Formats: sequence, structure tokens, C-alpha cells
Amino acid sequence: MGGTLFKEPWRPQPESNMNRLDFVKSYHPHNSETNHLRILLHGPVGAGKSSFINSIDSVLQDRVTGRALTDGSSGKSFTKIYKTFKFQKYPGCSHSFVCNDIMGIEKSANSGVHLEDIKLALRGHVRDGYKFTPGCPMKDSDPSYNACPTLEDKVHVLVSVIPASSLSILPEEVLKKMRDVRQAASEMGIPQLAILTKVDEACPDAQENLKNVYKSKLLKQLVEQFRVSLGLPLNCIFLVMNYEKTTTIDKEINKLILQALEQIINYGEDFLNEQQP
Ligand SMILES: Nc1nc2c(ncn2[C@@H]2O[C@H](COP(=O)(O)OP(=O)(O)OP(=O)(O)O)[C@@H](O)[C@H]2O)c(=O)[nH]1
Ligand SMILES: [Mg+2]
Repeated sequence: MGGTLFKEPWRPQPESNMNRLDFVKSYHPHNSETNHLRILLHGPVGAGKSSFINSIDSVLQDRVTGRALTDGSSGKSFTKIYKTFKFQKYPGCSHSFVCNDIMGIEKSANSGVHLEDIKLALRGHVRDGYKFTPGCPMKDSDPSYNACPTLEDKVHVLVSVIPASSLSILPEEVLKKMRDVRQAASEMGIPQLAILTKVDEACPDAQENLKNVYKSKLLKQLVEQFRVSLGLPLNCIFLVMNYEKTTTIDKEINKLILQALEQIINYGEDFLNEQQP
């Protein structure tokens, strides 16, 4: 009764990606203290953080790329080194936003990225190349410790990345760690959004046709569930599918990525504008 789909998407979807793509490509922070907007992606191991970076790069380059290495086999975090990803416009010139990829969150206190390290990264204390030690926070004597971060080094918007397909079996300990990070970011005034990845695995209607993503009752339910567990407003949660299987650019995949990215940039830009002297 009622079917598995709403008649209309609960979040309006534009016919064309043109405006969003133009916005993202021409974005530049107004705040002159920084050359770029810094986005930090965090979340459980294997959620699709590195894949999301590749998806953004693919949308911008109009071909499927794989610069951020991903892995789906180990159950342990594949990303171990802190790294800033720039997105190339043309050789020698990058877009004005960057993404930082961090080691994944795990259930136990002694594995995965240490919460303190995420908080240090938010404040801009972690330099590129830092190798995370599971369960052990960075020391301020570490050569990768940046004692005097500038606005450019700091994180301007935090994005929680969670797989829609395994949201219901996500351990409470992981959610608790994510809430702690969110709280720390809130105390620093850093805006936060979330993306639910792997919508194709979570929902057969989405797998059949990506136009169904924002029509799916099942995915809407997952968004609601996540909203309650993390305490984020509905309009800050986005559904995406990463470039993972296909080797060609797809308009519907791009649409989901761009919708999330536009809002991420808007929130980060608002934060930067509040930092003006
Ligand atoms: N079906 C599907 N698979 C995805 C999607 N996003 C990522 N994956 C797969 O999920 C696995 C983990 O993705 P990663 O991007 O490495 O995840 P991560 O969050 O960076 O993981 P860690 O670095 O280990 O913390 C890979 O095999 C990806 O190909 C998606 O939207 N749909
Ligand atoms: Mg990764």
C-alpha cells in the first residue's frame, strides 16, 4: 500500500546541473585571509570519505578519477595519512576549496582515528603528511604539529560521511564519537553537514534509477533516523552515490554530488565571512 516512492522528491531536484557546476567552479572565498575553503570529511571506516573526494574530482574534471585511494576489504581504516586534496582547474591552478581526508572512526577506543586528532585537525594543528596512530593522539612535539595555525590551516566546514547501507548497524560507540566531534566543532563555531553514501546499496529503487533517491521512502526514513542520532537538521543531510562502479560520468550521480557540495561550500563561506576582522 502506498508504494515505496513518494510522488514528488522531498527535496526539489533541478533539471540541469549547469548552475551548480558554475557556482562550484567559480567559487572563491571573500575572506582575503585565506585562498581556499577547507572541508574536513570524517566518519566510520569504509564510509566512502576518500570515494567522495574522488567523486568531487570526477564531477569537476568531467571524467572518473581515483586520486584518493579507497579500499573496501579490510574493515580497518585504509586512509592513515592526513592529506589535503586540491582539485585541479588546469595544470598549475586549483579550485578554491580543498578537502581533508582523515583516518576512519572505529568502535573501540584503541582503534581508528583518535578523537583528539580530529579536534586538532579542526583547529588546524595537523600538517599534511601526519601519520595517525590508532588510539593515540598527536603530540605537540610531533614535527607535523602546527603550533600556530592560520585561518587557512583551520577547518571551515565539517562533513560527516556515513554509509546509508549500514546506518542501522552502526555501533552506538561510533555514533557517540561522531556526536563528540560535532560538539567540538560547534564549540569552535564550525558549521556541519552530513552525507549518506552508498544509496545504491541501501535502496533497490535508487539502484534502479538514481532519480528515485529523493523520492525513496526508505532513504527518507534513514535520513530521519540519522538526523535523530546525530542531531543535525534535515536540510544539512544529503544523499549521494559515489563513483565506484561506473567508469563514465553520469548526470544523476553528478546531481547528487553537486547538491551536497554547493551547500557545503555555502556553509563554509558563511563561516569564513564571520571570521572577518
Ligand atoms: N556501492 C557503493 N560503494 C561505495 C560508495 N562509496 C564508496 N563505496 C565503496 O566503499 C568502500 C570504502 O570506500 P572508501 O572511500 O575507501 O571509504 P573511506 O571512508 O575513505 O574509508 P577509510 O579510509 O578506510 O576510513 C570502497 O570499496 C568504495 O568503492 C557508494 O556510494 N556506493
Ligand atoms: Mg579513506
